Amino acid sequence: MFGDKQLSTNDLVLKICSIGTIYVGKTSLIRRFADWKFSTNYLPTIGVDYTIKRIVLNDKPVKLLLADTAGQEAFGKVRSSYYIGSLGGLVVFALNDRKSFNAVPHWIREYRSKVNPHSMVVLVGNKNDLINERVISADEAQSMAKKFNIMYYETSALWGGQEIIEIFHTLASYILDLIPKIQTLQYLQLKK
Ligand SMILES: Nc1nc2c(ncn2[C@@H]2O[C@H](COP(=O)(O)OP(=O)(O)OP(=O)(O)O)[C@@H](O)[C@H]2O)c(=O)[nH]1
Ligand SMILES: [Mg+2]
Repeated sequence: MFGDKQLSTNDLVLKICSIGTIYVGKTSLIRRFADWKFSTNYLPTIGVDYTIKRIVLNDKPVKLLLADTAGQEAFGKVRSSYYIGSLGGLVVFALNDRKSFNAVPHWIREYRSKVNPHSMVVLVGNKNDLINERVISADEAQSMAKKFNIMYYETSALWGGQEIIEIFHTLASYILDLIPKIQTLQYLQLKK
């Protein structure tokens, strides 16, 4: 049960995680996507927050279970357990925070160590509205994404924008295609 929104057993639920250092805007991106709202107040995520968002993909209604994890180190030990069962993750850093960018490899590895090897990760450079504070160039971020063979997006949870919708829809479409492949693989392994 998630607030007033309940899951019925036959709903197709795709789990997507937001991951990254504190204060980069993980919660803000999810709030922007799910409710099209933004707040300047900082309320650190405690452990994990779950949001259900219904979308339509290829004329099919699906539910996204958005697991918004806490960047605070205090949650380091439990955080990995929130990744389990997800097949997509957005690793977020802030374009005005070099430490958060330097930590990207750590977050990608931590996530990948806990999920299905076919899970999709995308890299997101958030806060691109803070033009004068920016310390990470698009080129630098693109090279990081290339190193991990993942897609790179720039966003502003403050401004909103099509990219935010695109990120979640891209992850969801990928997961939707992946599920039958994983099921086939599991079936073949069982038959061996
Ligand atoms: N200017 C600007 N501020 C942003 C943006 N995204 C988030 N913020 C602000 O940055 C602060 C942190 O945002 P959160 O979304 O709470 O960050 P978080 O990554 O979820 O942080 P933790 O839950 O502690 O891991 C808040 O004050 C937000 O209003 C953005 O795109 N632009
Ligand atoms: Mg948060």
